[in-house]
Amino acid sequence: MTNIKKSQEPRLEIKKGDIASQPDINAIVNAANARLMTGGGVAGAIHRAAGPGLEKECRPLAPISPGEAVITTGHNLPNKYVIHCLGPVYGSDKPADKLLENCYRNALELADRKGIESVAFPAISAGAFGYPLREAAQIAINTIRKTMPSLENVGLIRMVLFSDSDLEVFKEVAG
Ligand code: AR6
Repeated sequence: MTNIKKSQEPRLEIKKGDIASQPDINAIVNAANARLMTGGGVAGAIHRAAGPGLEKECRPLAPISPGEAVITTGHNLPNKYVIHCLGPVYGSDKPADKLLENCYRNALELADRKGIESVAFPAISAGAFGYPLREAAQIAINTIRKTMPSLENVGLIRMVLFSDSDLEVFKEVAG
């Protein structure tokens, strides 16, 4: 099979929605916990939609460290893959900015190595882990833009925000 290298950099979209309802995306990113179990927020929505097979597949991959990304299949989700990232807990995992940057970069590089063409992210660490939203948005957007030029397969990156106010902040930060 010939490998057709992308001729353009990936497109970045910023949208309101539910990360577990992105049927046109190959890989969605989970704002996971270290044990890769179900939880509140994004992890709860993803594990509920995927079904119990996801936790089972996650078990041998856990625990993960802040900034790390691991990949599983999507089970009952409309997506082929789930990339699980552990964001920093704001105020205790340090340096929080570098760890959050690692999440976005590691997730994108892992997706690219797997030949994945589209990736959707939630605002990692900006919920239960307490990262101030605007700062989290700056790190997310800057890291995605910095990583984009080196990606060979990922052609679409989507940020999925859960509320109108979060969407506005991400749009402002992206300019
Ligand atoms: N789709 C998109 N965004 C969402 C959704 C959804 N369905 N649900 C919440 N958000 P969080 P964290 C937003 O707490 O801060 C879990 O319990 C939410 O408004 O899911 O990384 C895990 O088990 C916020 O802006 O992730 C971990 O223990 C952002 O997604 C812990 O929470 C992230 O919120 C991880 O905390």
